[in-house]
Amino acid sequence: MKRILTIQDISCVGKCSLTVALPIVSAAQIETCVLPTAVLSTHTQFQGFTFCDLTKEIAPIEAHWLKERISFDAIYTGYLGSFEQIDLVEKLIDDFKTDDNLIFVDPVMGDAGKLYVGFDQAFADRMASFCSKADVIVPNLTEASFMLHMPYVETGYDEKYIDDLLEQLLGLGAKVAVLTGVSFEKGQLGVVGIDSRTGRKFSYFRDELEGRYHGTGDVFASAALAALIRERSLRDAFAIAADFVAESIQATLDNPESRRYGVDFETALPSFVKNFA
Ligand code: PXL
Repeated sequence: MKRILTIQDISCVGKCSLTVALPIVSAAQIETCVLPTAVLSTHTQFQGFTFCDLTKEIAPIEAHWLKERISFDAIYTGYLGSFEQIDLVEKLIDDFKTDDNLIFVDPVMGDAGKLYVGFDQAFADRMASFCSKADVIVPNLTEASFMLHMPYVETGYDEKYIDDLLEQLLGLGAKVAVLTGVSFEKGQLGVVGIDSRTGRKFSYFRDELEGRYHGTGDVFASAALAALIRERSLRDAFAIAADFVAESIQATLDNPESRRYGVDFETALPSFVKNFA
């Protein structure tokens, strides 16, 4: 069985980060090790959340794993809360990188043109330099815009604009860049990616579903990472992830709390796992 490590926070309520990565990656029959970077009472879109920073645990946990000669087929990072955490995770990646394992970075920082609470342009710049460690990066348009110092364009852009963003994202040093939440025509939403090793582009679009839901980026990244580790091609892995997110949203449409609480990806897990039967 493949073994991956995911490094992100655990938000106790509000399905995102570790509470979605763990069930989704495990459901694809992959051992899912975790390095929680912080414990929050909820994710940061709620008011008054608690935040227990676990930064000081990272180095001793890593030292123990090195001593035990533990290895990972992938390291998947999501929400990281501080510059210091990025420094430590960068070191961990250097120590656990092999010729074969996959470094998958979701530079979680914002959505809909805005950074999440607690992040600023300097943090986006640090995240951009962190992306040089990655084999695959999966920013949304907001995160890409901040990392590249480009104005956020919500709609009305063309393929050339996205190609240009992808080229600039590769310039950060990742081997594969995938932009999520791309829409060239009203009613269609999808992903466009580029593999610098072949120069090949890939994309996958679906009919857009109503509304914005919290945590879908984490559901998407977890499913894509799982499919890549289960040896699906880039295009197939991202299509599987997009279908899974769409089915999760479908399952949530009549749940009025979901915008904050996250999508009911649990309902969509049975068809997701069929991809790996
Ligand atoms: O879904 C991304 C995410 C992860 N972790 C925390 C968050 C968010 C988005 O708001 O607040 C703590």
